[in-house]
Amino acid sequence: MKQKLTLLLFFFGVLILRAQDTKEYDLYVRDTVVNYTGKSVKAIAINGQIPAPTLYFTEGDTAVIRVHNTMHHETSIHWHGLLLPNEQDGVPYLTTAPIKGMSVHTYKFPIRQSGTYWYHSHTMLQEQSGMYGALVIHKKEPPKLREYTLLLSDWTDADPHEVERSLHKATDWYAIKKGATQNYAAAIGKGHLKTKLTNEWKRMHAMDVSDVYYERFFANGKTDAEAPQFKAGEKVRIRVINGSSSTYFWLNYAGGKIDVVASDGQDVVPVAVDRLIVGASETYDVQVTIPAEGMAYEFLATAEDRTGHASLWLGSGVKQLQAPLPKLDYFEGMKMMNDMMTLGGNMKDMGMNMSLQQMDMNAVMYPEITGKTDKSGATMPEHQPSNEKMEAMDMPGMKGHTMPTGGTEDLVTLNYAMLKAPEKTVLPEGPVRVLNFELTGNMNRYVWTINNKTVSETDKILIKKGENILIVIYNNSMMRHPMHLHGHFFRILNGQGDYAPLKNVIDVMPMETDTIEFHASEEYGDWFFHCHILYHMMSGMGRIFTYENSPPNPQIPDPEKALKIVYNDDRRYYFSANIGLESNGSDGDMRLENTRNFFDVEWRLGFNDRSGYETEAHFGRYLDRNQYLSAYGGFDFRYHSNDDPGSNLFGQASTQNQRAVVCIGIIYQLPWLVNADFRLDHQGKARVQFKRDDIPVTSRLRLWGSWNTDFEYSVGSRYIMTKYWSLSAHYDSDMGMGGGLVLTY
Ligand SMILES: [Cu+2]
Repeated sequence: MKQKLTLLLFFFGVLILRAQDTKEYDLYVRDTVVNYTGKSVKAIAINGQIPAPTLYFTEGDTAVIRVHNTMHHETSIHWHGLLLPNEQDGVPYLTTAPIKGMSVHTYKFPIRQSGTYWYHSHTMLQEQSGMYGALVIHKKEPPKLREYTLLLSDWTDADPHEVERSLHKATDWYAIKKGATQNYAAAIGKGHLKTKLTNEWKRMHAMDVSDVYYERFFANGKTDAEAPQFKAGEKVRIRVINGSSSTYFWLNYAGGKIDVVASDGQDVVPVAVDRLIVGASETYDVQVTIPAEGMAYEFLATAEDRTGHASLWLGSGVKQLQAPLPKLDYFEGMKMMNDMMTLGGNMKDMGMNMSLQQMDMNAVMYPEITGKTDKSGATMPEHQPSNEKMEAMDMPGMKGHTMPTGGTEDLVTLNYAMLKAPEKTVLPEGPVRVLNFELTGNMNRYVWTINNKTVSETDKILIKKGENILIVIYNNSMMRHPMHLHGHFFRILNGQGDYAPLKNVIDVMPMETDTIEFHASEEYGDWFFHCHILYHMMSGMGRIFTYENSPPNPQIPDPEKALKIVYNDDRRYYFSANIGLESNGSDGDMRLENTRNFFDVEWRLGFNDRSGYETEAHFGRYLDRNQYLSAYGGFDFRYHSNDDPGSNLFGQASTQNQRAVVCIGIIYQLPWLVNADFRLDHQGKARVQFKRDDIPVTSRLRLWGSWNTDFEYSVGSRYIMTKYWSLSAHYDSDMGMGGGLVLTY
């Protein structure tokens, strides 16, 4: 007996020693060139690979990670979902010193948790260039099942900064690439002309579930990942990490049900589903069984916009395919959006009727749910839509829609209400603070905010250790947002009472209201809360929680200057231009704009005196929440050798032929996306101008037109050939008929 006890003590001693291991890693960050599509483009690799190597730890370890930056520019690494001292969190200039070019930064922190996490750069857009990797922390007891870590990601050949600029410029190029322009010809063809007209009446451009066109989607850096080591009958744990910059993935499995057992690293009571969506930056641990021998079963991850997918093949042998998800029915989505959006640009607030991903409004676009055939000819999936659908209910704006519920009897889709913690997660007693966050944005200008303010437009939110922070989040935008909190887990109040699940990312769908709460359990520091769609975060969709009376952070020697650098992320200006080279002259504009301000120059240069020349320059600012209204000041210079133009609509002598004035004005975007521009110059002359740009006639053909009270008018068309070049033809009351090329930057 005594011997046994000694042996046991010895055994535990070894375990404890083992558990207190220091686990060290060296990560070498390098500029690299990759070729995924036949085109060589720049990327960033860690230890020579994309994704970065998977880091393994055991709960109780001490992590020592040396990051060697071999690039000439700065970088950083954030440990997503980890509970750690603030200065180890890895947000450059906020919590941690940036890792300068050609230098080494050592992270050291105790591992206080277990589960599936990941790490990525938190510097500018480096994450999109390949700086992401899995981080797996095992429990002290050995795992019961064999495991596979599946890191999903999205890849674009374009420079991520160019992607970002294009988004701010509201180019159609990505929609053209995705076949998602929702143009008038397509609308008429599908009997949705009224839908399209209503949509533009409500000042919306084409709707989509994602913004960026990606060339590839990856499972561990490949389109197809293979796991032949798993045997028939074996149950496997797959640690799924969505390391995408902006893509949500649907998960389906050809071998049967998917048991969800953990999310964001925290265990949940297992729940069996047919499919689930994984938001950008979320992690889910799932368990699946390999049903038969001699087969490789497809574990399929489909991008939410269904432009592509990545697959993991479990088992070895004949490929057992999962039915692909059919293309989205965009006009159904547009129709739904029309009903949900008020003319004032607000989404209808459904209150708590819509929360926790239980009613997926996007489902109206899913042919596999609605049962509508897909014109692309894709085969219909085997699942038939159930009769059990949520009736139009008593919700305003939802009359006439049959909403499929998240889960029907034959197709169970995971939602947050189904997640239950295995143990009580009740927060410790403490004073409660309630915060209301409205997720807001302007799709057309790609400005993303919380309560209509960017990070740089707001102060840090002071919290005290011991407080409980309850946040009610309402999504008043047309896109879903995966909101992520650094360094803390929050409870999602999902009707599971004391067993509310713990997560660090909550996907909030359009019109949803969700409630989360967390305990301010840290001692000090700044903790970022932000949308994890990279381009939304960079435009300012976030807030900083800061503990009162935090001691100075030795990694941030000049906090004021550092904070300015953090704020600069959402204060940047984006440049865009349209330059026409046509048979009758050149016209065009150039524009610099940021969240609230714009500076633009327009010109029209005829090839002769009669056509004349004119140029205008303005500095302006958007004034209202929806950015329909802006005010500007500037100058206007023009010369024409035309006949006497007479008077304008207001009976004032027209200065159409010769003018050099200073002017002020306001622009208001009317329904149907018509810009009304009212201006007054220093000579007291007034002018009202109406202009509509970019009417999408077909996928690539755009019409535009303008008219003003000086009786000038122009109409034109543009056929988009490539991202930057269009063919154009126009008629202008001054310059006459012309045709040529337009460079759109
Ligand atoms: Cu977002």
